Amino acid sequence: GPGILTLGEAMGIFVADGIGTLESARGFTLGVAGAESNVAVGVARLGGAATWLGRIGPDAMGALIASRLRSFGVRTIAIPDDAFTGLMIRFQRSGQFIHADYHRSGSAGSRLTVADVPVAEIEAAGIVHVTGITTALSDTARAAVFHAVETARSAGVPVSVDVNYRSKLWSRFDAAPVLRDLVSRADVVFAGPDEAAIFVDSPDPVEGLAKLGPSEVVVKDGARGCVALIDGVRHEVPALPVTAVDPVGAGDAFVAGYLADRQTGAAALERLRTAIAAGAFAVTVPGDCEGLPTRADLAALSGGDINR
Ligand code: KDG
Repeated sequence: GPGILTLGEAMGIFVADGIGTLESARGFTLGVAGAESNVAVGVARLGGAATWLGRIGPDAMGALIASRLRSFGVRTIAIPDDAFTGLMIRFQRSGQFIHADYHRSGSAGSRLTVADVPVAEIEAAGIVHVTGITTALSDTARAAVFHAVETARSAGVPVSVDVNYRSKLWSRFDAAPVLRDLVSRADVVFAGPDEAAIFVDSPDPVEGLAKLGPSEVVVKDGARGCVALIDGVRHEVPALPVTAVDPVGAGDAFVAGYLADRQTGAAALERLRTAIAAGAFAVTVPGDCEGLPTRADLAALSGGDINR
């Protein structure tokens, strides 16, 4: 059916078990990282249809990514590339500070091109979702994102953008015009208040983003919940109180919750509540995509099982 279609870079990630320096790590959990593939997994877990497209290398990690995304229920279009599959290494220095290193410059995923954009797939999609990360990876990846967005727009397919500014990939100065341009072409936009401040000059990030054009603006603000302006109506939903163990992936879970509910025709407030609940669930599980909830997980969360 007309599910969500997303494209970007998926990477292998080694997450140190436990808390402490990298040197003190006794072991690592191997996972799959990447904001777009996380959203695809999140939508699939919530019962929606999701397709992810990206380039993967000829190495074992590339094969692992494709097979794991498929096992999570994501329709995976893995385009083979000669370059290595990108990697990340992540450890929790303390209960509060997370360190992440990228090994992705020149990677297969960063070599996405306009020719990779599946025009027929996009025209048949329910929504196309992209993030600012891919626009920071290379000139060709950036062109691919804008081509996907324009293909969707011409076909009347809604476009969803998660700003996802990553300071290790580019400066706020370099990112500003690109992110602004991308958001101007979106129907649905997700951003944190700090991210919005990169390219909107407004004391109210929701208003500032809405002025650029999207009819659905969602400002996610972690433990403070979210504020949204959806089809002219303002909503505020507080975060759910949970015991956070790993905040990584919460933003993607939030987006997946919103988009999965949007695909089923749920009302704005319901989409936001699902988004908040999915984000809350994700922070209670270590890993980039391991904490993406199913509907049963969300029911358990609202039933209070989480605190038992
Ligand atoms: O949102 C989580 C992602 O940031 C993570 O999985 C890795 O895509 C990633 C990135 O570029 O930081």
